[in-house]
Amino acid sequence: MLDFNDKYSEYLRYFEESLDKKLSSLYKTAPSVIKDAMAYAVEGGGKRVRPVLCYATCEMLGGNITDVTELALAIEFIHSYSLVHDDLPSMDNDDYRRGKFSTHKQFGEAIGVLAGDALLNFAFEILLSKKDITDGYINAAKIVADYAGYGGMIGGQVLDLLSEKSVRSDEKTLYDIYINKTAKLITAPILAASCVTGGKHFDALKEYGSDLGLLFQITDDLMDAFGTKEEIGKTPHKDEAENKLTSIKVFGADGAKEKARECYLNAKAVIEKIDDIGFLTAFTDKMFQRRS
Ligand code: GRG
Repeated sequence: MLDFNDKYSEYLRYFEESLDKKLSSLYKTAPSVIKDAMAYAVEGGGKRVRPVLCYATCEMLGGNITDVTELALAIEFIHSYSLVHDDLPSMDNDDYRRGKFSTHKQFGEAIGVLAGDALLNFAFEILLSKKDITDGYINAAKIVADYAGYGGMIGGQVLDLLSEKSVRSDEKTLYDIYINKTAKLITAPILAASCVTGGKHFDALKEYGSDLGLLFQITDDLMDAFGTKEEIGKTPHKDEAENKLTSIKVFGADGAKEKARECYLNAKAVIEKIDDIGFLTAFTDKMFQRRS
């Protein structure tokens, strides 16, 4: 297998090419401002973690990345819309994202709301644009809709908002928020790739996605608490300022690092049992190492 960084760059190149093609297919007649805001939100600065997980899982299971082009794009569009809406004044109220102004700050609040809506609609247009749709692909698309929706990411965001006004700061509430708000959209591309390659290792990959998603969110908490604006590309220390229920609040900084380690070890144990060709194991290592 190629070196991890080379392989990641190869996946990024493929993603950016398919993204450019999709963005250039936006209707010429649509208002420029909405197309500019959509492109601004989805282009540049993102790590593309979810598409990379989709491609890597697909290849690990014997598929070709072209089998999941639309799934990977749609998930990144959904992820981008969620960031645009999360940054709005009525939600997390952040002026910065990916090292630049957040979309509503750049284009105004109304266009920010509409750009998020348009990205979500476009995600499903992309999903439905695939030729030769199989039953496996339909199952994959259902998982994307479900995991991003009220029973997944949106539900988790609601729990997160409610937690700001609550005195509860228990592990179970935290887990419900993290699994739904973050881990489901990390798990969706992995399970989508399993579905299109015949449902291989579905249950094990679901477990892997949950652990990886929890690890991802806990390291994000640590970076918010200990990182700088330059390092994280957005305003740091907001969780504490807004009384967010985070892993640091529940377990303390050392406890959160310990939880990150537990999730990391669980994720690694699962992925090593599957016939991983090395990339996802290395990906899991990198995810763990990014904590401050
Ligand atoms: C508004 C419906 C709605 C949902 C919002 C995504 C989200 C739910 C909230 C954003 C805040 C947050 C802490 C989300 C957890 C997931 C997370 C760490 C997102 C950032 O994802 P990265 O690091 O971002 O993959 P890039 O910029 O690399 O794409």
